Amino acid sequence: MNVIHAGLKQWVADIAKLTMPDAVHWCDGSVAELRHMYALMERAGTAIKLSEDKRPNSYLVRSDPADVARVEDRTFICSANRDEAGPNNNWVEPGNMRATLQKLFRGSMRGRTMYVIPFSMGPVGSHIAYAGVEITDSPYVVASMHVMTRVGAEIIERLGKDGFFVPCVHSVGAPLAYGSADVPWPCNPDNRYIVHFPQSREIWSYGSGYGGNALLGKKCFALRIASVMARDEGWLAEHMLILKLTSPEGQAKYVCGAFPSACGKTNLAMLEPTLPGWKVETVGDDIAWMKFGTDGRLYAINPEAGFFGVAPGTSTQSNMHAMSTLQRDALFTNVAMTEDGDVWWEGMTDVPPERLIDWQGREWSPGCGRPAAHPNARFTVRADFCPIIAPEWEDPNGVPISAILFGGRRASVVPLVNESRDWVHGTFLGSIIGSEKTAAAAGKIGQLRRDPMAMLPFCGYNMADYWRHWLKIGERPEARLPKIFCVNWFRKDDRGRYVWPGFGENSRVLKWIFERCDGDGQAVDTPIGLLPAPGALDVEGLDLAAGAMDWLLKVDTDGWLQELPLIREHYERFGERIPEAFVDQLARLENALQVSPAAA
Ligand code: O2Y
Ligand code: MN
Repeated sequence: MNVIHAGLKQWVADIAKLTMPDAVHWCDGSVAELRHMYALMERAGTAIKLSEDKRPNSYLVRSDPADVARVEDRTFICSANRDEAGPNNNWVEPGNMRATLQKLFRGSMRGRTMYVIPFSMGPVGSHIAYAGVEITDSPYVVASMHVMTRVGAEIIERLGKDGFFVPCVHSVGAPLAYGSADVPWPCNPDNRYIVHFPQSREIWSYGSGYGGNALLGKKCFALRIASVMARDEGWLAEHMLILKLTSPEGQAKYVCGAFPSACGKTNLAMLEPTLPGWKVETVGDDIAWMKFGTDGRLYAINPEAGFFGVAPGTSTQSNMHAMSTLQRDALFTNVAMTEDGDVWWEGMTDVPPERLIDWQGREWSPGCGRPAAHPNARFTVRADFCPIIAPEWEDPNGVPISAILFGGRRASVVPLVNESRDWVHGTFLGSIIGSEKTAAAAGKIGQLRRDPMAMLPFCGYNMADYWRHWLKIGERPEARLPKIFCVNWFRKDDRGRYVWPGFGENSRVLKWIFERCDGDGQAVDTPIGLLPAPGALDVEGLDLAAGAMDWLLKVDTDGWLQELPLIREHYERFGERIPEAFVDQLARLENALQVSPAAA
């Protein structure tokens, strides 16, 4: 590869000197290279090829049982000082962390090949996209980056002599002594470090080969580092799906949605509407980067090129489009294997197969007391294999966003849908969203985990400053901002049963949101925001229990009043950095609740 970027060449040489690999390979993103990675992984016992008849060109990988998920307690934001990282992040003084990393990475790639992966987050050449280069000693990471990002020599060519890229260094942290045998999933679970230097836009990851810890373009770059870049440059890097919603009249709008992990973002991004004539197409299922267009609107791209979705619970009923996407060329991690060389996971079928090999390679049968797939088992697959991918999903200019949704898993208090009065109110509502554990009983608000804008694990700086950034976005005089809504598909009745059917029926809520964006659709003003007026939400043909809509759309005054001290407690964590506008919003909410008839 012809590299004319002196900084890049020097950095790669420096990392090679530090980590001492046996060889250095510059990745070109070709199909041949991907095949070679799978061949290496098969030979090492890392990957098993699935049945060519059942699932062509697809592989199963089993990770070390101690390396199965993101490790938030080992994730660090090394900004200049602790306050800049905020109470939402683990902070270590940058100089100290650099010293730790130098020791860890010294010789960490001995006996292995060091791969240099040039990649783009976003369509190559888009003004919303950015380049990164990941150095890794894991062929699994190379294969995954091929799917999840755009890899190739073109990225390096575009960098020219001195273009900007985010340097990402990854090692599984398991050097091989000369002649010693490798294990199928090398890692160093007792020594994991997922480190970000926001000021220099650098990422260093050590000890894990899994998901968000190792595929550094995703959570580390596209959210933690990008959120800092977005703050400094006046745009938004968000943990949001992007969908295209088309009405029966053929009018299209683009909607972003922020939901904490395990709230069905991929399912919503690939929703099959039950409402006749309505259509959803997918632009992205996890991350949105939004910049202002010359018309003052926010335009979003999906910076990723693939889906890294949770397998358990995915079925033809919950997400038929994801299931179609996975028919070939898919990489599965920690799912179970069937006797005929295919994959299975909990929730894929109502009745499990009689015999399986579980995610740890052990014999499994129904009722044995262990899950067959790990609860965080994943599929990795190209986005363009999705049958409902929007034709414009790679538009370099992005898609204009009409609405932003904030959601969570709330058994009580939060209604099915609520429109904010304006950008400031919407930002306030986004700052207080949270999710309850599924096991939580209705009404037990104490078990709530606040996850503002679904960014708590992913914001690369102080969350209070991040809220200020959102408010600043709203102050741009020329801005034509999206409307902000809160949604909650998970409200339960007094007996703990879900009241709203969810999945494809969520299209009914999307329809009301679409109408509101057009200035249509009836709403009533309430203390918490604008709720659908009686009859405004299309429930025709829906078999709901008597009183269900009243339950779903009522303002639970007592519930909200009980929630106020919890919101205050949530804000107190951030001390004086809390925006004054949020203190005002909270006071306004309290006043409105106190004078509302239900509170009397
Ligand atoms: O466990 C991991 O490393 C994956 S976490 C993840 C993956 C894809 C999309 N979202 C998430 C998340 O935690 O939000
Ligand atoms: Mn996510």
